[in-house]
Amino acid sequence: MPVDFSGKWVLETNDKFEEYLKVLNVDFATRKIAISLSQTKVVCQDGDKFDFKTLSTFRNYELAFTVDVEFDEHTKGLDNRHVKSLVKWEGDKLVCTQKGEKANRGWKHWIEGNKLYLELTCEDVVCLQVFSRKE
Ligand code: ECB
Repeated sequence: MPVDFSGKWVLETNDKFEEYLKVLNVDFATRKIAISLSQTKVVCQDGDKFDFKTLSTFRNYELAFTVDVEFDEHTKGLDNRHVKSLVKWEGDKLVCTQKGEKANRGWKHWIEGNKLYLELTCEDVVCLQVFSRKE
């Protein structure tokens, strides 16, 4: 059966998140708030069509895309950049490249056991977020 990311996931661990925010030039005050947040990921998957909602008490971020279709992404409320994004399957991993001002930027999602993993990369920084299923 193909992988299904759909569901509600709550952040459990967030390794190197502040380093990731720094490399994106997020200011000190915003970083301190951001690293203290609980994040919830709400994912709706319909085949190769995805809707990702990243929710917190401070800011929310929504991203909808289709695998293999490049799109313009504005990271509004995050680092507020414009990038060209493309998501592909690499086996059961969902791999996004975000072309723009910052080198080597992108993310990867996969599921292992009952956990959702998100690796966020920018330049030489790799942040690893691990989520568990909510309810
Ligand atoms: C939206 C909750 C976090 C709010 C943090 C506020 C300010 C931080 C500024 C820049 C941070 C850059 C990324 C934040 C990390 C997670 C948010 C979503 C990252 C992302 O692109 O997730 C993908 C894959 O799940 C779907 O958009």
